[in-house]
Amino acid sequence: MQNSQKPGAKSYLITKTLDPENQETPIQFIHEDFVTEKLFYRRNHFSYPNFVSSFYWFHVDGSVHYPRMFSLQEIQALPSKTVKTVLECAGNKRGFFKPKVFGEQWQKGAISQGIWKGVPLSTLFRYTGVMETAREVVFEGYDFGELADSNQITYFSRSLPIEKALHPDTIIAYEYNGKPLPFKHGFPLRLIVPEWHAMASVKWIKKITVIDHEFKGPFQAVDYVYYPKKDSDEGKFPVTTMKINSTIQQPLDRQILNTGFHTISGIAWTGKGVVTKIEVSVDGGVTWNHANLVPQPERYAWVRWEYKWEVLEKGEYSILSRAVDSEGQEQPKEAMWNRKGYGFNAIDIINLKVE
Ligand SMILES: Nc1nc2c(c(=O)[nH]1)N[C@H]1C(S)=C(S)[C@@H](COP(=O)(O)O)O[C@H]1N2
Ligand SMILES: [Mo]
Repeated sequence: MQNSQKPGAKSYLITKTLDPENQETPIQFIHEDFVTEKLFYRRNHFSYPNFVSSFYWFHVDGSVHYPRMFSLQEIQALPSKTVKTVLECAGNKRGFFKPKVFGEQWQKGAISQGIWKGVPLSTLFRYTGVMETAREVVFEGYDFGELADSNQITYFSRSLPIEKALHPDTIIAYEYNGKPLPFKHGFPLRLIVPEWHAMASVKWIKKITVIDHEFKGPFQAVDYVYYPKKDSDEGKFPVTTMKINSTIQQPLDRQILNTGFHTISGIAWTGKGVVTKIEVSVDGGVTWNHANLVPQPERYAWVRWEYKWEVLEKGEYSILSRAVDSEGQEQPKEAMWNRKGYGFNAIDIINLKVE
């Protein structure tokens, strides 16, 4: 199995680190709903795992009536479900927080989307049963390493509340855009959790454990937690659903344009509900105009939008985009600052010069 990029292989990503591999999507080049593997962002906490995929199987145990193993072949033989969804890293846009925070300085490209095919987790639980005492489901990946602040070996693992785990659109995926999952994105099996930030979508599933208490692993109880205060943990709460957000893809920040007609285009997405409105300002937020949505918004997916702008006067311009969703959430002027830099969703802004 190939588990690292060949030297010299063409990459179109923006590199942050190579081992663990963290690279972002050049989001300005994404003009379709299905991001190809070459352009899909990569976010890893550890080196890529090593295992023999031909003997692949995983355990489901814990608070279930009939603990058992599933092989990849068994999973693929069960009734399948496809989900078109965004995966957005909780740290997407972290680099824009002011004051700055520590952690990967993601710009706007820790987000991608495509079609995932797999089996609802709830289907597996029909085989194992779930005890009444069940509270959460823990997913452990094959990747592991030492955490920065201890020398203990830890596997990447995360939990979901039982209700979210049993949601019919929470799936164990084995295909992406009609092909087997790429290794770097979790082959042979990864969890896909629509609406939630992508840390929940555990790759390279090794085991699934139903528990009757709260999971306190480091990627659950220490990381992926909003800490609103710089110097204390007061007011902390877990990162779960994505927030209403939008990104201007074209033109580029600091681009120089001629007078005349230009198309301002981008994407907008949310966790709960659907995006209902995107507005664009070409005068630094004084006046706002409706952007066209292409195509119509769907649950779980991003919507592309555009605004035709005619500019006659030379000068400098601030262009803003602001999205609203069906839950009444609207992008704020300023993102909620938090110590680990999650969930940046302030109104997007670029600056242009017209000559
Ligand atoms: N096993 C495992 N699953 C994981 C991670 C990881 O490091 N190991 N990273 C998570 C995070 S934080 C994100 S944003 C997404 C990234 O998925 P991708 O690399 O397929 O884009 O995977 C999630 N699932
Ligand atoms: Mo992430």
